[in-house]
Amino acid sequence: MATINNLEDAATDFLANATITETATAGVGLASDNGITAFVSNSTNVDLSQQTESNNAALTGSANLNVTGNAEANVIAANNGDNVINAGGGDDQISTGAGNDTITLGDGNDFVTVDGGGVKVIDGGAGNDSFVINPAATPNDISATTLTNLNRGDTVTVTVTDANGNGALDINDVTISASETGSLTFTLGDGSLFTLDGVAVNSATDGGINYTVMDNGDGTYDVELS
Ligand SMILES: [Ca+2]
Ligand SMILES: [Ca+2]
Ligand SMILES: [Ca+2]
Ligand SMILES: [Ca+2]
Repeated sequence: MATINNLEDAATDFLANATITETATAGVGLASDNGITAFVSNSTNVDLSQQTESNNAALTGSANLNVTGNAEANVIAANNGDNVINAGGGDDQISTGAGNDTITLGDGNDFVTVDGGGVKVIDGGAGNDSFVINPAATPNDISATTLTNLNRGDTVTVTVTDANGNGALDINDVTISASETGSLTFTLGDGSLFTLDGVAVNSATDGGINYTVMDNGDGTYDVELS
């Protein structure tokens, strides 16, 4: 399986293995770094690290493929396979799809949408990162998601459905018990851990950092680190 290191040199090979699509931007072309803003691949790893532009990548299908971003803002859509995504610097936007994914966001204010199920390990890195976790199924078990290297200013949003059938959306619809079923474990930048264990809609302190769980009133809850 080839890894694309240079778009201009590898365009022919890349086309033989995957589909390259362009964004709606007029005048784009395959021969220029400026012209290629989005890569769609179902069979080839995508490596944007040699690029200086804010290129994007979308993986389709369910093959186990990887994407390496660059120092710019990248929009990276993983697929339903097991993906390793290294977003690099810049304010990157990542979506996981299904599968067991390992994602490193790097510097920058990054945004991740976790969906599709599977085990996710996500390293936020520096910057004010946002994590939106959409549990795959009822009950809303988010224990398969581990967020590491979090910092003050990061935000985690959990979307819930009425898993406990009480006719209302509430934090009790989310399975985040640490003792029996696993947990949503946060690893802070200083290496300390805290775990949302039977969390209530209030503030708590662990390891010198505060987290606040807030009911957004629309079936989502924000966990803000401060
Ligand atoms: Ca990047
Ligand atoms: Ca980044
Ligand atoms: Ca995936
Ligand atoms: Ca980051």
